[in-house]
Amino acid sequence: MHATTFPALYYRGLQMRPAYMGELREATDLLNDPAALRARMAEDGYLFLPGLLDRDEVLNARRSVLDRLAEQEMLDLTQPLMDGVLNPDVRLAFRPDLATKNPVVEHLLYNGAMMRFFDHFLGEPATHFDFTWLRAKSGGADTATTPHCDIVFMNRGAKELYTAWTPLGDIPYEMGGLMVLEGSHTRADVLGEYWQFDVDTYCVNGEKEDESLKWSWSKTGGSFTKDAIGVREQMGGRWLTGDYKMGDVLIFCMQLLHGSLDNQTNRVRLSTDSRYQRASEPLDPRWIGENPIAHGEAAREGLIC
Ligand SMILES: O=C(O)CCC(=O)C(=O)O
Ligand SMILES: [Fe+2]
Repeated sequence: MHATTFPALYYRGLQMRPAYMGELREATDLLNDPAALRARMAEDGYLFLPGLLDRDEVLNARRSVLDRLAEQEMLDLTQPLMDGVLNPDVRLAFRPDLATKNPVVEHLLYNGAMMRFFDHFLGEPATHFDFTWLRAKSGGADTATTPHCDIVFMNRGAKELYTAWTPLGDIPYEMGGLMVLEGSHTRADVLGEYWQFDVDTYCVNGEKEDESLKWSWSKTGGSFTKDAIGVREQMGGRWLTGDYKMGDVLIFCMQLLHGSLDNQTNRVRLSTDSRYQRASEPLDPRWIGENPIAHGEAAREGLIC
């Protein structure tokens, strides 16, 4: 792997040491070989697939989201719409509403090349959650995603499912794209207890209440930690990221620890995360239907523990 010279990169205002950063490994050369893709997923915990999606379809999705932000007067329209320059006082992070009833985004994520990929990778017809996590991250030190594994948010259906992280725009390093902790998907020694967690459960009998709430929605929002630098020191490996372009997709397993970097620009960083699994397996009820219940009160499940 060639050494990359990263620009100065920050996580919540703290500079990342270049020695502890690395480039994602591309898996495009394996695309015709599902067994090799599955072996790579087992090895790396992710598949980085530059150019999997049609760039024009991504551009259409980007335009649809920017149109909505423009209608809400979030954008500086003295600049080209497609640059996505935010008005100076606008702070944004998680905006799933921008993907709701958005046929262009739905077409990109749930038709065509993406679904074909998952049918091929899983070896049988795939399906997807209906809920689309859309991130619209403004610049600054407060919008980077804190390190977490996705399993704690979506473990009530199929146990084998995958996230596709799709940039809706080119996301150069300094715009704070996704980063994954190298090798973390194999680290049951550190993460095993956390992987068993469900952010929406709690103990009804009180005894272990504190323990039961450790990574809950109300306490950490499901994050394993807020300390991206410290957790890397604890676990080893590097934080891997990419110089993402429209059309790229990063697919990863539920156990891989990931987060994102600070957006150091005045342009909005747009991306989606969407989820895929075998159609023959049960779906986590929180994320399906026309108005998925998502997290919070309606999803809370009491356990005797
Ligand atoms: O885009 C981000 O900052 C976080 C995305 C994420 O957590 C995911 O794709 O599962
Ligand atoms: Fe995630």
